[in-house]
Amino acid sequence: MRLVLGFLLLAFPALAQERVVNVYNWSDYIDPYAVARFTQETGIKVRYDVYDSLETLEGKLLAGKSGYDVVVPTSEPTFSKLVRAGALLPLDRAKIPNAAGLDPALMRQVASSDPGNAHGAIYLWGTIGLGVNEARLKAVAPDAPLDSWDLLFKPEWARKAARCGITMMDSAIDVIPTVLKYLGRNPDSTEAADLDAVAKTLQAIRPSIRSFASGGAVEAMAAGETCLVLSYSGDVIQAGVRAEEAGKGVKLRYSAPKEGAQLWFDMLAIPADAPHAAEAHAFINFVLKPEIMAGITNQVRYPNAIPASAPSIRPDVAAEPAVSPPADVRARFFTIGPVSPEASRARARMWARFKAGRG
Ligand code: N2P
Repeated sequence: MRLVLGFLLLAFPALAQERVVNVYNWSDYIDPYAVARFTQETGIKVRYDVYDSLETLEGKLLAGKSGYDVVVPTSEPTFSKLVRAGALLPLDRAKIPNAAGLDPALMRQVASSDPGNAHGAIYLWGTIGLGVNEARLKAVAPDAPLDSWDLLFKPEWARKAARCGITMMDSAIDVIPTVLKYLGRNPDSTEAADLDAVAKTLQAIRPSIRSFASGGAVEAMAAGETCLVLSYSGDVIQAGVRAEEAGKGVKLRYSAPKEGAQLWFDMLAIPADAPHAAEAHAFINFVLKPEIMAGITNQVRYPNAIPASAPSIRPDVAAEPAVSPPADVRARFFTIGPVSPEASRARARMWARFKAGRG
C-alpha cells in the first residue's frame, strides 16, 4: 500500500501538495506564535499578507478573485458591504465549534451588519482615538486638552501640536465619522452640508499635519517622530510598548476623546471565492481557542470576544484601559452604520482633496 501511495505521489505531484491557507489581515494584528502553532497542529501552511486600511482591503475584495481564504474586515462599513455584495461565504458552524465561545452580547451587536451572524466571527475590537506623547506635547502646549478632539481638530491646538509632529490615519472610511461626531452631527450623515463641514474642519488643520499613515503611525510614534496621532486604540498601546523596549524614554498614552470615540469590531470571514475554504474554517476555529486568543490579545493589545480567554490574559495587558475600558469611557463610544456607495465615493473624493491640501 505504501509503495502504491509513493508511486502515486511521484507520478502526480499535485497529490503530494501541502495544504495552505491564504490569510489577509491587518498589520500588527496577530501573535506569530499562533500562526506557527496552527501549522504545527494541522499541517496547514499559512501564507500571510497584511493591509493597514479598509480602503486597501475593499479594493482587493470587491474586485473578486483576491485569492485570499481568510480576511478581517471591520463590521461597519466594510464587512456589511461585503455581506450585501455576496462577497463572503456563509460560515459552516459545524467546522467552527470554538465559535460557541464567542460573547453572545457582542455577537448580537454585530448582527446588525450580518443578519444571524451568518458570515463572520468577531476577532478583535477597539476604538479610534488619539495617541499622545504626553511629555513632548506638554512641552509645546502645557495645557493641551488630552481628552478632547479639540487637541487635533481645533486649529489653534493643532498648530501647537504641529511643533512636535502630527500623524493622521490615512483613511476616509475610518476618520470621517469621527469628525462628524466631533461636530455634533450624525456620524453616518451623507448630507452635502455635513460633508462640507467636515472638509472645512480638516482643511483648517491640514498645514499642521506632518504625515499620513495607518500601520506606519505605530513606528513613527514609537521612534518619537510625532507626538500626536489619530489611530486605532491597540496600535497606540503597541507603539508605547515598542518605545519602552527601545529605551528612548518615549511614553505614550491612548485617549478615547470625550466627544465620542468610534467603537469597531473586526470580523473573521471567508471570501465567497476562497480557494481553500476548508483550511480557512480550520484557521478561524483555531484562533478562536481561548488560549490562542489570549496570546493574540497579549501580543497586540486589543480585546477579543472570547470570555474564556480572560484567565490567560496577562494582568498588565488586562489592566490597560484600551483593553478593558471602564464604564465612563465606554459611555463615550459610538458605532456607525452602512454608507451608500455614492456617499462613500463623495467621502473618498473629499479625502483626496484634503490630503493634497486643496480645499
Ligand atoms: C491593527 C489595526 C486594526 C484595527 N494594526 C482596525 N479596525
